[in-house]
Amino acid sequence: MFIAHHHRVAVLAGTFAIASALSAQTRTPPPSDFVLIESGGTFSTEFVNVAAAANGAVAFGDSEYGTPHFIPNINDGRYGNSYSWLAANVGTVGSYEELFVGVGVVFSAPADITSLALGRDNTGQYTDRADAEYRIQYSTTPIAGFNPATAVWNPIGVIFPLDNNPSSIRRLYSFGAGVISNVTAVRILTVAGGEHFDYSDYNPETEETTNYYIPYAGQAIDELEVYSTTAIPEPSAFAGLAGLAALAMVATRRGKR
Ligand SMILES: [Ca+2]
Repeated sequence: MFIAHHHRVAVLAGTFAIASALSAQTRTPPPSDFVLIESGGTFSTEFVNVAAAANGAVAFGDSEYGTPHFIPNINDGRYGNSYSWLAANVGTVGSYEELFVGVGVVFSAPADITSLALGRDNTGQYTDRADAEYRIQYSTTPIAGFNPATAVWNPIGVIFPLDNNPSSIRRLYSFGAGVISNVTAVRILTVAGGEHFDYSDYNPETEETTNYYIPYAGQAIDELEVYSTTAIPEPSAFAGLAGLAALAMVATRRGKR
């Protein structure tokens, strides 16, 4: 959902110029922690998506915009704005770091993971709320009693959708580090948004301000996918298993005669 903030419109042009300057000066440049392997596309039919609710993963988060953009939308198996998570608008905050909020999933069992996918709206309808970075982290803290706030988090890398991608559809990335083993959870730290901008000393002549502010709305993710090294059995394998089961039943019946 795009939220208009009419009182901001007049300063937007200057704001974006400053944001670019701040990006260059104070924000970490896009690293090569990830390798983009697919744009668009859909759920893998090759490897198990351990982030899927359908596979027992449980979503968590510390920020939620509200209807219909609830936290469990992050892994509900559906793309699109109506099935997306949105970070809440958090009100006045003091610094860029304080803007970061988390959303993620705890797996049903530890997994060796090789890639992940995320996007703002894989249907292509919405492209807003996708211009900040997404800091991707993993945990190997045990699943039993898992608490996102106290779990140990390790960085995988940072994704800058605006800088690296021309649109905000799904992107599938492999990890530069290869397989990450025994992972119990993955989370994304990204920015919340709202009325936290401070233009009180903005100088349109110099396009400078001494107050650090970020012109972002709360970021959106329509689906987080995390792929493990476990292959999904092919249909032919299912058919084979079903066939074996049928034979076994026949054999059992014959044995009973
Ligand atoms: Ca979803």
